[in-house]
Amino acid sequence: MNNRQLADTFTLIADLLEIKGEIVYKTLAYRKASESLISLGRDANEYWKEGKLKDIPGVGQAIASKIDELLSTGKLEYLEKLEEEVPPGLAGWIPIPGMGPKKISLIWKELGITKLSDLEIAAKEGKLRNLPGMGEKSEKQIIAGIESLSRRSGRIPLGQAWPLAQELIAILKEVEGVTAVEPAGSFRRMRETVGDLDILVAAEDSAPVMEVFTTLPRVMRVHGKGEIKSSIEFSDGQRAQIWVHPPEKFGTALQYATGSKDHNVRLRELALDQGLSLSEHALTKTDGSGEITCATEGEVYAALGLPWIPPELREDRGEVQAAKDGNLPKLIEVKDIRADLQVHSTWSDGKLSMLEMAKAAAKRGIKVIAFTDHSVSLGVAGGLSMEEHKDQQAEIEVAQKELGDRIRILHATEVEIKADGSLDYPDEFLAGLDLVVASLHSSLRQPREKVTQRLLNAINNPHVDIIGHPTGRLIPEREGADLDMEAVLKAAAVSGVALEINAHPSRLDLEDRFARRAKEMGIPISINTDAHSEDHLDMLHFGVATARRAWLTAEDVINTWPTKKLLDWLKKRG
Ligand code: DGT
Ligand code: CA
Ligand code: ZN
Repeated sequence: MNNRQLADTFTLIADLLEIKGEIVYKTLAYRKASESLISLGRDANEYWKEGKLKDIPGVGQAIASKIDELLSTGKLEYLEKLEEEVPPGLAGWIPIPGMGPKKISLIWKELGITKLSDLEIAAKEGKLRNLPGMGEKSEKQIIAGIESLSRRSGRIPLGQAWPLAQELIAILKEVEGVTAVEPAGSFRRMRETVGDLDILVAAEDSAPVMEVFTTLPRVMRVHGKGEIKSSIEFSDGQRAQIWVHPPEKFGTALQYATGSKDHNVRLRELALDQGLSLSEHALTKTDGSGEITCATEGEVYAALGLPWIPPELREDRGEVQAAKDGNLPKLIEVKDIRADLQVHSTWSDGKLSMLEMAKAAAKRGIKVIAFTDHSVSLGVAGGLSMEEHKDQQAEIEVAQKELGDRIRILHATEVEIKADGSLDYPDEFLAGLDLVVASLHSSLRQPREKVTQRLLNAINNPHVDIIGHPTGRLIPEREGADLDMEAVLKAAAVSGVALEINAHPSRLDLEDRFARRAKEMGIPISINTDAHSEDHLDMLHFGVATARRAWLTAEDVINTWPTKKLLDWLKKRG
């Protein structure tokens, strides 16, 4: 058993105890041990062999003896007994929005429901509403929760696939005989979620690569092990597959494995028109006169008379035709971004002071930074009163003096769009700030008309410059507000407000399809990190990738504009 499996076991125990009705206090030790095991830099098996399990933070005598039992027998009597008392499947309901151990316990004890399918039926038949503390609203929430759970099952958020990909690529690069390793599939196209992670390896002999890949430490299952392709599943459910091809055929192989499937179909049609059959191995002349092998992807596209098409565009959304016509957009790149217009500091819920954050951003080449600390009604995030803004302004002046012309600091706010559609500060106050981001954080589940109207109010307020993370979604756990996006885009096109692509991988909001539509309607886009700590500043590339998937150029994004142009734009908006 590895650290992750041990951690999962303790989380399961804590969940089952809570469902059983134990007080939360009694489960804390298990949760602590679980968290500690996940963040542990060393294999728990090593501590065990040294007889030093209690050196692991959060592990006392009781947990240590359970780890010992698990590692020596692979089983735990305590858990087996618990599972006889509480159906273990119930713990699987906890990720459903609106469900918690208390509700689960109630449904199980009062109605005897233990299967997810029965829960869904009971909710649809209105059998839950009479339970204490529940009503029609909770039934609806549970139905929606079950649906979103099954929809997202199996797909990993891009931000989670990212570190795994880096780790696998680094390992595969070290295998003898490997000359190149590149990510492929939906990951390379930077989709917001990834089904399985595809990786392309160039090597003459695939056997050593397959051996390393299928015996990686956290592999739980090997779904296939072949000469060209192998696929595995890790203990946390993430799946990955590799394809190994000789270096001289790497180009066609990478092109094939990158997809999308529909893009490849389109490309194969084009190839056939030119008397060529395109496969992962080569371009074969259909008249039998030989084949063209390609070591690089550029050669594949060139052989078809096309410029290389960036992976983010390969979704069969008109990119092959645009390439043929010489109309591919010159996509925005990370290095084009010179302003970060949504950043938080210790004035609200950020981890660093404004000076520290500005320095960190400047180090990354950012020339303009806007501090958009939360507004007063977002109490949980330490929202600022108007009075406190005066002190913040004074601190900005001091920081600006120290930083000189390395970076320009803007005094801004992320103002709350309240449940009634009004903004959290009066207009006269907003008018005095350098920049205003307006966002929805609460009451996201309001009916479509109401929540859309709230956003329209903000869009139509002349002091608002940017709408932050427009739908408020969180990947994978929370659906965005049920917005009438067409109405939102139309209003934004009229008011001239910018819509944000929030770069945090759990947001990526606006999503690519709406950002592309926004561009077509002439709406300016703003890509911001929404950083609350220094490492968040390094997530900018996720936002840029989303913009690239939306066909955006640097010009479409206000964060690329020269400082004067940006400041003039802000001034003109009032
Ligand atoms: P995913 O994993 O669901 O996020 O999506 P992809 O795009 O990574 O798709 P996946 O993993 O099923 O397949 C990897 C690549 O294989 C895909 O991007 C394109 C390529 N491919 C080319 N032709 C075909 C085909 O006819 N069927 C399938 N399944 N894949 C194909
Ligand atoms: Ca894939
Ligand atoms: Zn926000």
